[in-house]
Amino acid sequence: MRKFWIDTDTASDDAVAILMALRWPDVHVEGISVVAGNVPVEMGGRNARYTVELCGRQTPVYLGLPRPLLREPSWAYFFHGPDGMGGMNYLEAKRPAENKHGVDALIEAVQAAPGEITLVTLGPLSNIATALRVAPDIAEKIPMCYIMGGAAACLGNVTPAAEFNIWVDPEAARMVFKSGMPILMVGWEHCRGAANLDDADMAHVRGFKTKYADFAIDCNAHAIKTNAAHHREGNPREDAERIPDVAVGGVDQPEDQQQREHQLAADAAREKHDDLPVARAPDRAARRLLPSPMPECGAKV
Ligand SMILES: [Ca+2]
Repeated sequence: MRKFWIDTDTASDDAVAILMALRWPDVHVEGISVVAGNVPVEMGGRNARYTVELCGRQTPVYLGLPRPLLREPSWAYFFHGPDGMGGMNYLEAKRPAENKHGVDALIEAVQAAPGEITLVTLGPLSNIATALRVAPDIAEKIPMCYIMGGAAACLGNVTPAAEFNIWVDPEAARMVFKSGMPILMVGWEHCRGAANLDDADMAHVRGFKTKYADFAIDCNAHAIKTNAAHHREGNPREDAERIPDVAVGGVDQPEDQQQREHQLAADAAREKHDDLPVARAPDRAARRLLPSPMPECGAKV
C-alpha cells in the first residue's frame, strides 16, 4: 500500500479528492492535516471529518494553522457555499478532530516512516512551510510532495498571474518551493479542460447510484452554479465543474510521464509585482509539468 498524507483546506473539491484517496485501492491515507484556505480551519476540519466518516474510514484529522503566515485570510464562500460544501448542511461527524496540531502530526508521521509517505497538498502551504521550518529534515524524508497550486502555464484564478493556494500564502509557498523537498506542482492549468466535468459527465457519475457519487456532485452544487455563472460563454469544458482537486489524480501519472522540477520558485513579492503573486517558473519549469489529459480515475465513486 502506498502511504499518503493529505494537507487540505477542505471545501467541496478537496472533499472529493479526499474521497478518491480514501477509496483508491492501493492507497492508505495516514492522516489529514487541515489548513485555513477556502474556509476557516475549523470548518475545513469538519468537512474533512464528514468525508472520512462517509467513507467509513478512521483516518485521523488534525487542525493546523488558522491563517496564512503573514497575511490576512481570504475565504472562498462565494464559490463553495456558506459551509464550504454547497450548503448541504451535512451532519457533524462523530469522531472529533485529533487533539494534536496538524503540523506536529505531519512531522511525527514523516519521521516515523522516513521515505515512505507521499505528501499531497490541496490548499495554501502554511502548514507545510511551518513543518519544514520546525523540522527541516522532513524535506529529505518525503519522497514526493504533490502540490495543487500555482499557475505556471495559464492565467490564475484570483489574479491573471495568481492561483488561489499560492495567492493566499505566498510566503509559505516560497518556503516550501525552496526547501529542497522533491515537488511536483499540479498547477491551475491542469484544473481546466479535461479535468472538468460537464453535464453529461455529472449525469454519468450520478448513474453510479452510490452515496459517494451523489456526495461528489451534491457538495459541489454551489461551486457548479457559481462556475456556470462566471463562464456563460466559451468552451463547454471550461464552463463545467472541476471535481475533484486534481492533485490526487496527478499522483497516478505514469512514472515516465512525470516531469519533475525541484527548483520552482514561488514569487512572494505581491507588493513588488502589483498584486500578482504567482508560482513562477524561472526557467524551463513551466514546460515541464504534468501532461494533459489527466489520468483516468482509479477510485470507485
Ligand atoms: Ca483546496
